[in-house]
Amino acid sequence: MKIWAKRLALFCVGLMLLGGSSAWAGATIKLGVVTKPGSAQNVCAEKFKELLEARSDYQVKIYHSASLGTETQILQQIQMNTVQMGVITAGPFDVFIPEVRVINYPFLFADAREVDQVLDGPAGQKLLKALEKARFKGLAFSENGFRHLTNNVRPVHTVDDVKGIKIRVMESVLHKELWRLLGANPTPMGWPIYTELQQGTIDAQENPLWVIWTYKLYEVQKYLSLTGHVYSAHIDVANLDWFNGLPAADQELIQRCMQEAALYQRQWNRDNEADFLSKLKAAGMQVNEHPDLATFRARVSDIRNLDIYAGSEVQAMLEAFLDAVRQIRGQ
Ligand code: EAX
Repeated sequence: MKIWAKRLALFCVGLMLLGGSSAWAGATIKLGVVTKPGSAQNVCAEKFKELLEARSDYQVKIYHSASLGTETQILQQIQMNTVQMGVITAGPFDVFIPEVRVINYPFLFADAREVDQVLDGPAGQKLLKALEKARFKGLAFSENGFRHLTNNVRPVHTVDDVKGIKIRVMESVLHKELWRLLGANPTPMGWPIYTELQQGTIDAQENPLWVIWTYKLYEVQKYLSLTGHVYSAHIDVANLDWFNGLPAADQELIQRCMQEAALYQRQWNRDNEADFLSKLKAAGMQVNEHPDLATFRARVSDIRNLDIYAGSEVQAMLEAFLDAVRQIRGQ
């Protein structure tokens, strides 16, 4: 009887250990990014892995280089919890959560300082919360950066130069509508797109400088205009139910590690931008550093009245973002 009691006690201790945070010890978190090692998403994902593994028994396995499919497909896998986390460009989220269109609102942010203040302030937090409707836990914002236009047809200075150009856009409702408004002929496609540019299925694309460099788009695109038309965030997410099922201390740790990784990655992107630009010039791209952005702005000035921004929740989120920007500018 005594031995039996002892065994029971041991068994209970074992159960307690399992029920505590060590139940998750050594668990492997699958994290998806669409891009390849060395790219902006991966810099964030790898930093997160390094921080979390140093501070816990979790293992993070990063699936990259489109091995899980497009960003839209990775988001679907996160929703199904076959993948727990992702560092995903904001664009494709807008099919799942229309409010995300506000980050991609054209010409919203003037610079990185405004980006940081808005995304790390109440407006950004409100947007992360809105992701829960689609069962995503929003952890942090890292960045792709400001997006610029490249093409093969002609140098682009004013918006009229964009007319009729076949441009690849992200699988995003906002991006398709934006390029339609600007006069181009947009086709949504997942990433990557080198072959399509090479074969001439499309003439143009738009992405931050690191993408144009890292994916060697300068080999298949002649003209670059620094339009900075949209700020492209990454939203760093987890499956909401998986995340909520973790012990509170683990949730906090994962959130903290991702926030630190995101800050580290934003700085990495900004520190390298000038270097990417000189490399692209050296590689032979014809760069227009000062396109006539007033003509672009004028063409999209009505965008907030279109269907894509209709609906009280999207309008309220847009107002929160526009308001936050106005406050920073003291308007
Ligand atoms: O980082 O699909 C896109 O254009 C994205 O910017 C992609 O994540 C490359």
